[in-house]
Amino acid sequence: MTTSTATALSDSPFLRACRRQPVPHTPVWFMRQAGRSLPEYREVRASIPMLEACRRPDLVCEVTLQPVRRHGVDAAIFFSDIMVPLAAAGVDLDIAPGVGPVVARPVRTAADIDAIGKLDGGDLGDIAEAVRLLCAELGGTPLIGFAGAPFTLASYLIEGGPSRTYTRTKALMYGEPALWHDLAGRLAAISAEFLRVQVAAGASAVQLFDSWAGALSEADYRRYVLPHSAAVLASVAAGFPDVPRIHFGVGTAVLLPAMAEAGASVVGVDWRTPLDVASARLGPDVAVQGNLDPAALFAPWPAVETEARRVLAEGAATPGHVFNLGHGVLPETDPTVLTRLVELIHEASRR
Ligand code: 1CP
Repeated sequence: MTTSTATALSDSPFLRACRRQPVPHTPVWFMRQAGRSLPEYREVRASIPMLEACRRPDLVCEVTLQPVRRHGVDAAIFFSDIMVPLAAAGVDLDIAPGVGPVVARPVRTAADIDAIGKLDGGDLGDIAEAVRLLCAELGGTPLIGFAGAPFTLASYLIEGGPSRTYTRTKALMYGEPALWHDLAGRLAAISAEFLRVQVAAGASAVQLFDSWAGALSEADYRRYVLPHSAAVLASVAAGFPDVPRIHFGVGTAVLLPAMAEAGASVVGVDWRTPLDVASARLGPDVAVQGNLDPAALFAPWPAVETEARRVLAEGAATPGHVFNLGHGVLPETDPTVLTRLVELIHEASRR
């Protein structure tokens, strides 16, 4: 990387906001900005299964860049999936169209847990290659690397796929805590390695997705989950102290302080909690990311604008704000609305 690229990156509005420094405008990116809302994505992916697509550096690079070119967002998110490192560690799984992750043999016993392999960087050469290609193309635009947090990963492994109630996951957690901690510890090591590979290859920030942690009470989160997510974030902090760590989940209003305590520099907030309220709970040392309701993008533009301006105003009352949706872009979203939203956020927040 040239010195001027390194300076441009370090001075980018996204990284400055993560560090709670003054910004020329509020940075914006969208969770799931690469994906089915874009016709150019559907074209590239047409006949290639998701997990295979994630292992092809040229394709990962193209799909990651598509929303950056189209929308002018302030950061790219690496195109991959939270299940990719588990597949690389030998778990037999698929990502089924319209469903999500499907695990061939759900993990429920000590023997199932023992069968989960270790991940070493050597299994992820194509991931590192894709990150290096991307960073060269992105120049001064930061790339966000990511991984799934142990609870969310465990939920897919134990349930065998998406769930609404997490009954088997909680049954293992409450009923066999030693097994639970063994599994969560292994998943933490796998996610830490996935993040290490992405950052070592050039990613400027990381996001730990604990999308489904909101299913837990605060006490259970602290007891069964926080130590393992903290281990993932601590391993990034130890290896790469200057790389911001974003920690995100849905329905986490009561968990926000605990998610910060896990070692986050930025906490992602869904649309249910106003950002100023979230920030008051998180304190002055944490930036926030969010939190326009992804469903609001289906309303007529004046309503989208009103909601976006409200989020900006609430974000302005925090130590640092990265504009995002409260969860991922829904596949049916009109991409022209996303582009218009980026323009609005940049203009309305210009200082
Ligand atoms: O064939 C396809 O196009 C499949 C759809 C798809 C895509 C585009 C899946 C299946 N994953 C992805 C990419 C993906 N997954 C990204 C890409 C980068 C971007 O944001 O632009 C990211 C960050 C993820 C991470 C991910 N996968 C999460 C955490 C984020 C979140 O939305 O909460 C989760 C929970 C998954 C599991 C998953 N993978 C795919 C689906 C449909 C799901 C969710 C299933 C469920 O509801 O449980």
